[in-house]
Amino acid sequence: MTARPLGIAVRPGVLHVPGYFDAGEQRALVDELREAARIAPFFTPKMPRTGKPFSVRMSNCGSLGWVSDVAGYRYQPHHPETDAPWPPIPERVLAAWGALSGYPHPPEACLVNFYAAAARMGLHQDRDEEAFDAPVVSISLGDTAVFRIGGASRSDPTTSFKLASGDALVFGGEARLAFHGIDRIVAGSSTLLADGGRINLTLRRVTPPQRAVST
Ligand code: MD6
Ligand code: FE
Repeated sequence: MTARPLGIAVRPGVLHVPGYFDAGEQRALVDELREAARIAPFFTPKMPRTGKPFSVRMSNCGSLGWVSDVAGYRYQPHHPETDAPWPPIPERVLAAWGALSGYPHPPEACLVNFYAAAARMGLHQDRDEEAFDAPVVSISLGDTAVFRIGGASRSDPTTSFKLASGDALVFGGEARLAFHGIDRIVAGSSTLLADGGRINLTLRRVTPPQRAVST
């Protein structure tokens, strides 16, 4: 096993690990995600209440997937359009969670976001989970993104930094409820995805472990 760099502590609770996945691992992961997307096609989420479409397209892997439509944000075990269960989280993604999260239980949800060149994501908190003691681990693939992060209040000052293909970001502790978003994608900055764009995976523990359903 290769030694992994510890990464950059952007602020307490936020660790940026540039190049967590090397080029070969990134290509293998893209192939795995392409397979997953055959089972769970990308869909266009809508804003609660207004129904305004997101610019990002989404899918999920894992026992629970994050969805958004006029009824609200939620986690559910099936795809909103096909009703099929989500495909499993790829092994190398589970391994990244094991290596980076410091959390003794596996993630339940792996949200897969696809950004075309003009897509972005407004400032938000990840707060639809019941397990805030677990961090969120994110993995970026393809074009570089400008990631913006602030504090626990929307009006707190923000800073931005770039997330490149293969980078991991661990977001927990006192930063778990920090506002964050994607300002823009740097189109053409990576050749990983044949047609360009960016994929971001966010891994989350949704339910407290003691309440997890046993099989
Ligand atoms: C993105 N990421 O990188 C969006 N959330 O496309 C997120 O919203 C995010 O990267 C929580 C923790 C890490 C993240
Ligand atoms: Fe988020």
